[in-house]
Amino acid sequence: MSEPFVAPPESFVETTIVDKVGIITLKNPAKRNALSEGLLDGITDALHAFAAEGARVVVLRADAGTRVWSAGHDISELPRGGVDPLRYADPLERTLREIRSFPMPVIAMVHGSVWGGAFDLVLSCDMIVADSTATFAITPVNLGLPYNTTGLLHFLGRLPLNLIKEMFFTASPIKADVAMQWGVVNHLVPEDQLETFTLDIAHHMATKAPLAVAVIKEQLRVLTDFQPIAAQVFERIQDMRRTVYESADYQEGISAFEEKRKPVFRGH
Ligand code: YXS
Repeated sequence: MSEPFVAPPESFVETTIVDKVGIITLKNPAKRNALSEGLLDGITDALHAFAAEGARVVVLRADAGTRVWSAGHDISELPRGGVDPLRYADPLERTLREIRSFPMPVIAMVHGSVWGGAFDLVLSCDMIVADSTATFAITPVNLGLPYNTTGLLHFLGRLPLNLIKEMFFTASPIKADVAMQWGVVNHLVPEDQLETFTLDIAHHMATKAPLAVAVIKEQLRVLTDFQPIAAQVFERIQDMRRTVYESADYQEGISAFEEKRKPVFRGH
């Protein structure tokens, strides 16, 4: 039986570099820029190429006019059968770490809707510039999936606990004006100014001392990522998460998406 065709990573993203600003455009509209391993490797490969070409700032965007910036983790690639769906080695987690430790600012430029793990992706960028079409939703409860502790820390590093709980427990998209009010985005600009506004900031940052920018970014990462947790507490949390991803509800969440129907969760 022939192997299913998997397009090379570079075909899911488009890259350009202008005056030390690298631009990565997500380009898989057929799957609403779902964060597949191929697309995520495309982002990582582009970051490494930009570093080699002397870029100073990176902008991560979707195609102009795209209704969906990214539909989040590629659900068809989420592991089942008792495997942690957001394990350390997951392609999305790898890319989040890559962006958070990348030695230059990465700016998320958002037009359209951002779902699930793509919300974690834009939060892992150094800042977000959005237009009025942007919405943001974090959706593990739609699948019965136990979000990972590192991912929750990404949210805790940015937002008050009550807002995080509302977003995780409702899985409802928040609109651009609310995202601005809650501090999710740095700037909310008119649709026709999004690209100019974002690139102006990027080009301005690119004139600053890159070594100082890189070390300040890394200092801020280690200071915010460092959250001591007792081994026993971590093991208890992992046990709780395993109960969730081994549950019939998680299987139901995935099946319901694949069958294009609403899930029926029974609490086991
Ligand atoms: O039916 P075809 O083959 O054309 O494929 C459809 C969808 O199945 C596919 N697609 C996806 N495939 C894999 N993973 C996804 N996340 C995903 N989203 C979409 O793309 C084709 C077009 O989708 P369709 O017809 O639904 O497009 P639409 O324009 O009507 O609706 C766009 C969306 C984004 C509103 C809709 O596709 C949607 O609700 N997608 C799922 C969004 C979501 O729940 N994402 C969370 C993924 S899980 C995740 O990120 C984390 C692990 S967590 O769960 O913790 O948040």
